[in-house]
Amino acid sequence: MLRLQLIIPLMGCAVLLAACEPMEREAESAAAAPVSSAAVQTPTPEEAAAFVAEAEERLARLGQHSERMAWVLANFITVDTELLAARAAEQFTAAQVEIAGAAARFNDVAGLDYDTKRKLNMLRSGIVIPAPMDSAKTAEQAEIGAKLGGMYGRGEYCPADGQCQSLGDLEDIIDKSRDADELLEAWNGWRTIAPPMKDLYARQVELANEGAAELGFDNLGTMWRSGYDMDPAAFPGELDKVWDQVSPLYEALHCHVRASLSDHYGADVVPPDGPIPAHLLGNMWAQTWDNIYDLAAPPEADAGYDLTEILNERGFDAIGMVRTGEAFFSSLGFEELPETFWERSLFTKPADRDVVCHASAWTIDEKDDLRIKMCIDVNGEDFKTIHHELGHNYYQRAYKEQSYLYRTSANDGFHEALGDVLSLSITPAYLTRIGLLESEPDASGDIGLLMRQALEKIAFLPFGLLVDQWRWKVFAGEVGPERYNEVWWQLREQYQGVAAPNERPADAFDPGAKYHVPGNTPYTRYFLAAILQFQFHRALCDTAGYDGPIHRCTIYGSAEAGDRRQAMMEMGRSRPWPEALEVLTGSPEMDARAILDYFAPLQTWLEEQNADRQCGW
Ligand code: X8Z
Ligand code: ZN
Repeated sequence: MLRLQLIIPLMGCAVLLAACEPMEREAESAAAAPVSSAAVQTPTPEEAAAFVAEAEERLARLGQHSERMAWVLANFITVDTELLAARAAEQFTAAQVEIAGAAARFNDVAGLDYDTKRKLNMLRSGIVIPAPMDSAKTAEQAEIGAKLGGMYGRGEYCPADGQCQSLGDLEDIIDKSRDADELLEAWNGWRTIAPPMKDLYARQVELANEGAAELGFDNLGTMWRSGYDMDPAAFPGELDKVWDQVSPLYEALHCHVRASLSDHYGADVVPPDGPIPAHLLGNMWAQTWDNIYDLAAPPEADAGYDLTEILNERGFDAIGMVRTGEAFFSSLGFEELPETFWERSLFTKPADRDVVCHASAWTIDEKDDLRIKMCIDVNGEDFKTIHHELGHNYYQRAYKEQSYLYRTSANDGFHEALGDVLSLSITPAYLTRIGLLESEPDASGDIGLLMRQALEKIAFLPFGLLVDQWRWKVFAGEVGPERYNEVWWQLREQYQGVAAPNERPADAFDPGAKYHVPGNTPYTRYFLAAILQFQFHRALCDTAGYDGPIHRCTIYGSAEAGDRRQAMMEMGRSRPWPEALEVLTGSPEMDARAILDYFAPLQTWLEEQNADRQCGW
């Protein structure tokens, strides 16, 4: 999906690719052996600035080619595109690593201007998957990356006595079925794609760690944590602080959902005092639970409408859904998407070839060639994901005038939050204004509305946190391949209170069945986004002059909210993220008060429901 893999991403998801430039190999050896007479003298600030300018120019050129290769692979997975993509990745990674190594030469230069200093830091630490400075290892690592991406994209479950099923087919079951046996088979079925990934993944970790060590990092986890304008050692503490704020609300939701599932499936399937079996929560990874809204809904306060039903009744197709998303952005004053967006995007799953269906947004030329790639189904979940993806595209367009290294979001959580924040504005008032609801339901269904929202947004929080908790342990060498799966499920239980529904096979590699692991896409960004989007929503609603319950606010039609958002987005990564946060919200602090205030009425309701229940797991 995006090219966030590289040093400087356009946005956010998977495969990293690269480009071929004859100068690359030369540069690599120069980085490895910096012994010319010029190199032994301390470089000047002017030399540092020139180095950065040259690196930006070179990476921008390479990046465009790599982006196209990534696009072709994701839209047409074959043995050839995998190979071509791997070649490109190899060359691009070599360039990144070489530049990162050479940047160290300027570590002690005094008198650097702000941008040169900031950009040197980005060059040194911003590689999502570095390779060792050894051409055979760089090539091996690139091949593994392309192979893992291909294995996930092509993955299907072929039962002994039936037709093969794709992820989409299996998700249809997990999302909708209420038959515990059928759910269990689909859940186990999808996880059969992952065992062959395990050795490749272990080797990828080894190579990336070697690359990270050569660039002066303890391991790849430290490198990932160094992208947040703060001491990387302090970053996990920031996450814990926010998690501590929201975990009581999560636990209350978990308690109520477990009781509802236990009522529905029986206490033998869902023990009322233990973790929830992962196949029953309406999502392949149990990361969002809104598909089981009907089981957990407050009987006396139903939300009163179902977006999936509305979209189907109104005859929406994939393009119609994307057009509606675009219209929301237009209502905020954003220019329409270019014609090429409609010509070049992938909106539906092709019948005749393998593609990576996991949704992503792209800026191929980092100017106007914006695209999304997504296998859209007509339902409420995909309608929201469309807003998520378009949020990436409008951000990409907003920062396109920045220099190369700043053409990304303030931090990676911002990129993920800016589409979701519009989903928070898909309220009954909005649906009424665009003619999808006849009239706005009264407040009697608000607990239902909040419940549906919580099943998506609150349920996600521990999952958003734990994926990288697992990877950080793996990268740090605390968890070796023989314990990958065991520790994955320990964390799933610890954070989410969710358990595997059956004993896992000895060769299981369940993290590999989640796109971002074989795709090597950092995941903490989604946790950050889940918190930040509520801060953004509150600030934008204030800017729009809204004065009412925050969960009923839509910023649809507010040019003022659009301007505020744009002012932040066009900064790209040119300033530390707290400054960008302040531009949008008036405060530089990330904190969970906005999300807690949003759900406060639901939290009270949950506590009443749970009064006689034993919560926790
Ligand atoms: O991967 C995504 C987006 C693309 S950046 C569709 N998301 C995460 C996921 O699917 O696991 C959005 C929410 C979390
Ligand atoms: Zn995204």
